[in-house]
Amino acid sequence: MEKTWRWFGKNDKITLPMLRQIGVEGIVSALHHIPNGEVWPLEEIEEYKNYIESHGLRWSVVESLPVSESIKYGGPDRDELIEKYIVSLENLGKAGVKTICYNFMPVLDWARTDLAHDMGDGTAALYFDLVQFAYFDTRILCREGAEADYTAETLAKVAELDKTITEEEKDNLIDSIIVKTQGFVNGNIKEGEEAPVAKFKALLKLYEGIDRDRLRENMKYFLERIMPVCNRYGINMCVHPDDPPRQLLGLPRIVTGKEDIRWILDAVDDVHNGLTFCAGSLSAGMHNDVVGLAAEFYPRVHFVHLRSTEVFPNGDFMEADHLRGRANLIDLVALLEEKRPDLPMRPDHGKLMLDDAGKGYNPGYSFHGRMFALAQLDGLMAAAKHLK
Ligand code: DNO
Repeated sequence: MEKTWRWFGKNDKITLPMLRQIGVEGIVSALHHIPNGEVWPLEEIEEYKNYIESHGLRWSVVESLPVSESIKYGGPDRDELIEKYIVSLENLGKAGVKTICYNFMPVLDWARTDLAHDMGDGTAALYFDLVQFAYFDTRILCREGAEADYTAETLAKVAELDKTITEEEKDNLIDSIIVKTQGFVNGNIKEGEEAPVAKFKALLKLYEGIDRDRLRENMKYFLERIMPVCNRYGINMCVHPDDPPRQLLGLPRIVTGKEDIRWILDAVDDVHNGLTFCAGSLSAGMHNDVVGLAAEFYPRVHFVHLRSTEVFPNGDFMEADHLRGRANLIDLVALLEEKRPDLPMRPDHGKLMLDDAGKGYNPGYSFHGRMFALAQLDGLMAAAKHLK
């Protein structure tokens, strides 16, 4: 597979010459400065692409061309926004950038409660703590009916936590769940937002009355409208699975596992309607057999995120070492190297290690941690090719 790396643009402290040195071949990036819903102009796409190529690399994948909330919940301006999305796709197609990652998660992209969970050996990893998350949902957001989504045991722990949690800890929790993990992915809430919780609640309101069926209809509507431009330019759309793959905060999520993926691929049965195979996200659902999913869906996969998780009986999960955990990347890489050696893959997330901490990297996107993971994955790919 092609070794790619998520790069956040010219202001990223991790530079393209650094990436050349560690064996990266392709870049995964986006025009991050363009607000969600605006057209990506052809000249800017070309300029960015040329910049990447001038460093001996290629722009392999767009991650992401974000889908506006209104397209997801079916707001009155969705057709207008879809038109703009189509123009951006057309411009990307003209420039020859043809693999587009996006997601269809309402409001919240990915969810974690702790961005630097101490691993006890000097490194830190991303962590999702169910009690902390339930605390945010029931005591900070105070979402109506939220209690029904948690067990009595979890709610009892939330009540315990309420006795000791400090204001600073509450702020950190808000920052982790709805600010730091969201802003850099062209999310709804940017760093520095004054009242993130109020803004977030207003966003949740947009989805009142939108259940899984409605969200599926809206996704199908979107895909049907963009398929002609994808066919014209050979653009591969690849939806990112929900992270974690389960319902959260009363919002519907529709890319959680086998049945959901099958539904999406069949709803618009076109090879350009495909999947980002994010092993890590899928592995965080105990219902998912990651290698089994790859064996079933590989013909419609256009992009691969390699990462793994450890899932605990209490509902917590943690990002695991890339060679361990329930994603089983050893078998997964062997399978993909056999069936789809043409795919771009990137190491997804990495621990904070060595001097990564304090560098201001986006959560999950450390330098040494990801470089370490890339080396592990490179080893797996080399071994898989050798044994073929
Ligand atoms: C987090 C990422 C996601 C992903 C988007 C794709 O680290 O995996 O934010 O980029 O969901 O649209």
